[in-house]
Amino acid sequence: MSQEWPRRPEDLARRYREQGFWEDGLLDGLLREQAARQADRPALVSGGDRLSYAELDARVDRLASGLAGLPIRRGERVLVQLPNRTEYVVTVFALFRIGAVPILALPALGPADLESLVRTGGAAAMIVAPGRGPGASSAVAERIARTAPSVRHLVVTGDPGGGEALPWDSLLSSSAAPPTGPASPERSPDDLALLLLSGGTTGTPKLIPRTHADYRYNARASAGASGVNGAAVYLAVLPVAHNFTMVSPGIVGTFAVGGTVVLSPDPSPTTAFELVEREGVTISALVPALVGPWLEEARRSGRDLSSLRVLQVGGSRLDEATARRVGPALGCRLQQVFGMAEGLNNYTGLDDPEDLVCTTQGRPLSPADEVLVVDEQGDPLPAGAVGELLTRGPYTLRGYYRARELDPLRFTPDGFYRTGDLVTRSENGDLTVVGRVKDQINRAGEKIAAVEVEEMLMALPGVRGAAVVGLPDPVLGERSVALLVVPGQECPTRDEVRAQMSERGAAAFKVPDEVRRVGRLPLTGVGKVDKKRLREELMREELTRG
Ligand code: OOB
Repeated sequence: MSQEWPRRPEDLARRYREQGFWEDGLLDGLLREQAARQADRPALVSGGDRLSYAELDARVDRLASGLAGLPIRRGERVLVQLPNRTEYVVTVFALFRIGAVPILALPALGPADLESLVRTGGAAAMIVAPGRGPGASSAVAERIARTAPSVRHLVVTGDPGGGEALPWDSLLSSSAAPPTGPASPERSPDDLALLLLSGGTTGTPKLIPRTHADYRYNARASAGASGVNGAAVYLAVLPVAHNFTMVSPGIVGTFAVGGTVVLSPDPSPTTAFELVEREGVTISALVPALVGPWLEEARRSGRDLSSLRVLQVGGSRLDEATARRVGPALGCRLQQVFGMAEGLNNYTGLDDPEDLVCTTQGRPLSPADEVLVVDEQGDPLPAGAVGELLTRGPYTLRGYYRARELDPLRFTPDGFYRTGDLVTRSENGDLTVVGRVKDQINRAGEKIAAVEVEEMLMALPGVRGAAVVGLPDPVLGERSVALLVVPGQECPTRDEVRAQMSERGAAAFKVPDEVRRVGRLPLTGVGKVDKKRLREELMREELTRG
């Protein structure tokens, strides 16, 4: 088969290795190393499970033997769609251990996307959770497993409900002998380790190839940037399959330095706060949509949150007004994280002044990250100008998996990834995200970046959520519609919005043509505002209204 994903050029790979960005070792080696160093330290807490590094590593060995026995072979892809529970961690590390490649699917992913991933990835197996109600389990997965020619095995955690699936527990072989050594000579840190989903809020997700070396580096460097060390207790609130929760520093970064990972079974602040108090959580990570509910709950709940040192927020733009409430309400430091499953992670510093932390989305993680801000012709722009962010570096992909046709579109000829994010960069290198190349409204030829208007709307009293979208308009081409979530208060009128925006110096054409109140905004699986769905819902409404 032609090359399935482009590697880095040999000279660059050599440089990343020589300069110490890439180390030897595979991802599951991180667990093995900690099990040797500190066998009895707690590694993972989830539901009733409390596993030390030695116990977790042994369980990974047992599942690895079971999977190898099926057989699942080295290099084969396996779709994993599991919730925040022990089985997810054991499954992913067992696949790393046998050199198989997990495709990490978010639980909220629909059947069409799931099927497209299985087909593009040529998955040999699917490992999924039972659905609600007996037998309902993996109805979707069973159908896909039956129809996709590459799939040989379907494994279900919990009760498979009498279908064709194998119970996950039955794969925990009694022999703890690892099927292959952790770094048998033929395996290399440059091997494909996992496939992540592109996080676009439009279109079918694409598969992102990440290697053992690049992911290990991403994890370890991220732990450094967020102050995570052996004493850290990381609470995973967002879906574990999301890159933020995996590696920024997330589960893999916490294991890399020997800390403890606690999995929250749901994203509610009530559950999270109970875990923070009980487990002495020091750090967690949220998308902006969850920050409001956390701040409200902190006011009400009597939970002791004093162990919390850092709250990371990323995945979409955090508005400044909310950012400023985080520290005082939770008694911890805010860290903004601007990351992407494709690679590049940016962090605000733990010692940065508050203004910087609340108004920028951070600086690149690695001294080897190359970033450019370019205009529509691809020419580099000076500091402060708005342009598209391009990046290349030791943990950023060079092309999607089995999608060579996208290379010229999404990468420059010299290997920079075109992020599609519109940013500004200060003289010091701090990035501010001002929108998506495509998340703009074209109102009578004037371009409006949705994010800029949303930021101003969020500063209005009582507004807890805001989204601006463009809808077709016979006169303007597109007119801008603002949707506001205003719990228990009057919704600001369009005049109030105009007054506020003009006070902030916004051009008149940026004032939304319509302001509507909504109960809530549709979110993607990981909690970003789903603009595609929002626009579709609004257009449907327009049609039925006539
Ligand atoms: C994270 O990864 P993805 O792959 O789900 O989404 C990446 C995209 C970025 O290109 C950007 O458009 C947006 O999500 N984004 C942000 C942001 N963080 C991500 N936009 C504004 N402000 C931010 N702080 O979302 C992700 C991966 C690793 C760590 C953190 C987030």
